[in-house]
Formats: sequence, structure tokens, C-alpha cells
Amino acid sequence: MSDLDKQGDGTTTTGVYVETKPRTKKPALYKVLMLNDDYTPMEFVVHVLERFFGKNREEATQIMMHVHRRGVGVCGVYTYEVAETKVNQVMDFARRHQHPLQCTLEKE
Ligand code: TYC
Repeated sequence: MSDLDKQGDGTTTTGVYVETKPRTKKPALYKVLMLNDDYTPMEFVVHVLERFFGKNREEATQIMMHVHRRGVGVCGVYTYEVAETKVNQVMDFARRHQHPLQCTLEKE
């Protein structure tokens, strides 16, 4: 049987090499940023970082102090839907406690 006679019946086919792209794309990632203000208590910001971003007290305190000193800081990096949900949860929680804390999204 010839190399192209794959059918084994005497007929031949012409092989077409099809290059396939790798089929999975990594999702875009978004930073959730926390903004400083003059009124939200430090303890409230630490609590938010523990509750919504899974930080321990030490990490949460470091991030809060970074934001306090520098004006903005990263709470975490997530896919769009997760990041958006966290921003909404934080904004809603801050509003319910009447604090002006602001949180936003930025594409990585
Ligand atoms: N600057 C606030 C204060 O002195 C504390 C604070 C930190 C507020 C981080 C918001 O994202 C923030 N009470």
C-alpha cells in the first residue's frame, strides 16, 4: 500500500495539513483599586480588605496604609466579572455604613 493509499483500496487522497490555533485564551485581568479619602476610618478599610478580598489583618493593614499614604492601592487582581462584583460589594457596604470609600477597576 502506498503512503497516500490510506484507504487500502487503490484510491489516493491528498493530505491537507491544517494548523489549528491553541483553542484557549487566558482571560483579561483587572485590578481592583482602593482610593484614599479623609473620612473613612482606617479600621473600616482594614475590615473591607479582610471581608471582601480575603486578606489577613497584617496584609489588610499594609494595603490600607499604602492607600492612606499614596492615595491608591491594589486590593486584588481578578477576571472582569469577579472584579466588578467586588467593586459593587465594597461600594454598597461603604454606602450602607455612610463612608465615602471609593473602589474602582483597572485593566491590567
Ligand atoms: N485616610 C483615611 C483616614 O485617615 C484612611 C483611609 C485609608 C481611607 C484607605 C480610605 O482607602 C482608604 N481615616
